[in-house]
Amino acid sequence: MNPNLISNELLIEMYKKMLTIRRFEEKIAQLFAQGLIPGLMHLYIGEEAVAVGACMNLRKDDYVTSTHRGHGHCIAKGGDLKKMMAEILGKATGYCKGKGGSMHIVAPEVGIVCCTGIAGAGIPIAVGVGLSIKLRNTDQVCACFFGDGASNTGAFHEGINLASVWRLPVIFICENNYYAISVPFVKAFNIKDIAVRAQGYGIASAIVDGMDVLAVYEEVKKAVQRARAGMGPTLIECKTYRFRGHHEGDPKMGLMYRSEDELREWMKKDPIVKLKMRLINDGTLSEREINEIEKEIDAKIKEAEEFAINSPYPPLDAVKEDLFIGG
Ligand SMILES: Cc1ncc(C[n+]2csc(CCOP(=O)(O)OP(=O)(O)O)c2C)c(N)n1
Ligand SMILES: [Mg+2]
Repeated sequence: MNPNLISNELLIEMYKKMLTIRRFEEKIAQLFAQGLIPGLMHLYIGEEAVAVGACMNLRKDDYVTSTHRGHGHCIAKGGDLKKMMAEILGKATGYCKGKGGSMHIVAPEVGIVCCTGIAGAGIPIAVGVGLSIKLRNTDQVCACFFGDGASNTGAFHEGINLASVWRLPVIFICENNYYAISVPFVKAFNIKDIAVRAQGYGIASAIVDGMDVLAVYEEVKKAVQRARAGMGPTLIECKTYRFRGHHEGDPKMGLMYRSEDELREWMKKDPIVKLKMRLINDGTLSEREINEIEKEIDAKIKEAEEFAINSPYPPLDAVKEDLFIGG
């Protein structure tokens, strides 16, 4: 990769997006601890470079399918912080009128087709989106995010096979954070890299440092170009790590099943700190400008928090609305 090909504007945009995800989720963690959020809460802290590096290659009319750990993907794709925060708090002003919550945010206006609590379920949905793009004959693409655990479901294998056979414009982005809940990678896989599975389905693949936003950006860029040119899907494995527990109720942030040393080593690779140091060291941003960006982001998060807290819960009758009833 030639770093000179990436403009300073793009680097700053990446930094802002990653920091927005981080600060948004730090706020969510606080609100969850205060008992203001119903349901479970899976945070993306540590993995921001994957969502941002990937989505910076997407247009507004491209699509994303996401997971139970989806806030980062939604923000990176341009989701509205207020509507996201309201949805997470179960409020009527949220993306799904407060009925979906953290794991089920949908934002069609920016191409977020689904988040889902069912591991691997976004994969066949992305294949359906890819087929729709092909039938409509547009040059859109779909980025499909999923975890290492999800890559051991049948949906992964069936989905990738069909996407390959039909040469669909889907970029399969595996966020290998080395754990599926408390199960470590080595106990669930007899291979070193998930990306090798692409060969079994005849598609292109890449392995990338998921803690490096530029590396993710460059690799996804190539896959997006191939997909737009009708050359079919790619499987990109991003090696990453979550800094918090599987969910916010995970005792000791996952230290019951992973070591403090391991966590500390990965935290040294914090993608946001890494990019910030680069921006300062190469003179792109001064410390003062960095502080201003932080303040700007904090103000947006505060605005979203106030909007969500001051919004009403949906009325009881709303439970009967927006349902698909099979006949
Ligand atoms: C089909 C299915 N099986 C099991 C679960 C329970 N479950 C929730 S999250 C999860 C682990 C997912 O791991 P991974 O795909 O690596 O994503 P990560 O949480 O690490 O981001 C499991 C097994 C589920 N939600 N759906
Ligand atoms: Mg995982």
